[in-house]
Amino acid sequence: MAAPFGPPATQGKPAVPQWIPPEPTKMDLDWASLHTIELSLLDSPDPQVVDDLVKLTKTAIKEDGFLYLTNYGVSLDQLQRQFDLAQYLHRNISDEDKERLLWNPKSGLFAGFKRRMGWKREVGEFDGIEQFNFYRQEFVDPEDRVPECIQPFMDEITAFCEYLTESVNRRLLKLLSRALELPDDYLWDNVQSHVGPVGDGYFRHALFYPLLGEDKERRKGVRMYGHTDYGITTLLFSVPVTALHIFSREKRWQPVKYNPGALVVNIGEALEIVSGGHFKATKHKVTDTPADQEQCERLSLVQFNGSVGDLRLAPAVQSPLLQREGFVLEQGVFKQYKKLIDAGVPVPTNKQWREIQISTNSQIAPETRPGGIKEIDGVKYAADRFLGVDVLLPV
Ligand SMILES: O=C(O)CCC(=O)C(=O)O
Ligand SMILES: [Fe+2]
Repeated sequence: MAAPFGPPATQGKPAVPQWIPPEPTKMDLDWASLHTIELSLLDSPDPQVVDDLVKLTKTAIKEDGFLYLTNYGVSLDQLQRQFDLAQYLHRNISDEDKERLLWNPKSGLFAGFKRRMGWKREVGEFDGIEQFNFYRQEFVDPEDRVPECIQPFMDEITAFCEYLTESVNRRLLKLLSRALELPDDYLWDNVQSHVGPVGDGYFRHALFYPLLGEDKERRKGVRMYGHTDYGITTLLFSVPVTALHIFSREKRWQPVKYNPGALVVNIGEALEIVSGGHFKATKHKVTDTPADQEQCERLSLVQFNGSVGDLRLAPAVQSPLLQREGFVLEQGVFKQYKKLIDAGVPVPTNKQWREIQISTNSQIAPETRPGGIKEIDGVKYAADRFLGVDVLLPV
């Protein structure tokens, strides 16, 4: 049985006000229909139950690349505390710390504080998204690298990230390894990076301020442009304010419904490549909220699980699934990597691949991307090219 999360004590620390979740939308939207994976079932003594769970996981990642994960070992109260802490960071970070810890995406990392003025270090146009991003170094050296207000709580944030990595993501990777019919720890041992609480990935406290008036018009309803995540898996905590949309199997943008306590998991590009295209790195974006949530602040906690930096990814051709069924070349990054592999050209390392995107492509409006907009089968895509790899993302 997987042990549940056991957080450090809160006694003796500054008082932290409770985050009050906004009311979920009452609007009847065209919700994405995602499958739910109950992670605790992986411990079932009944092999049939585990088998069915692997089958359902396979369906979910093949069809959607997104799924709800429930019963993963963190209680609602423990989650509430992490949201309280994220809200506390954003409410209490000092102006000095905002400057001192200001991020620098040109470095290839999002580490530190993002102000609500665009995706560069320099001030740009208002986008209303503030973030604090904890990479490995933020955990190694919190005195120098995290806001002073949050330092008394780093033990809790560290323990939470460790649990997400070492228990939740590890178990998830076991399910995904089984879906590829590989040994249980294949993805954990060979693709997941193992340095510190977040490996080569990062943990994010994001706060989306309401987007109103002229700002809303200027951004044409989009908060974060459509993209795929480049890592292994992304763990998004389901939040009451509706804004996340996925480009669904029905080939249209559909919102993801609030599912209290659940994790919304999406597959990153690294797994699309390793799985030979069987797992989908699904495109997603963050939009305006529905009318009844227009005034709401949206707090969003995310853990991005990263792949080993110096690895050049290739499909796991020893997978019996791949041997039986071959590659899936419908879409996305794997199709592009395969062109390089077939031509005998080395693909980028994982570190190069994520750093080039962060340093040059952070949320650039589709119409201003180097390759412009292309229309394929009635769907408009923004075209880019990084390190010899073509990237097409639906607008
Ligand atoms: O806040 C969200 O729901 C999604 C954010 C996201 O897609 C990302 O940061 O990669
Ligand atoms: Fe994302």
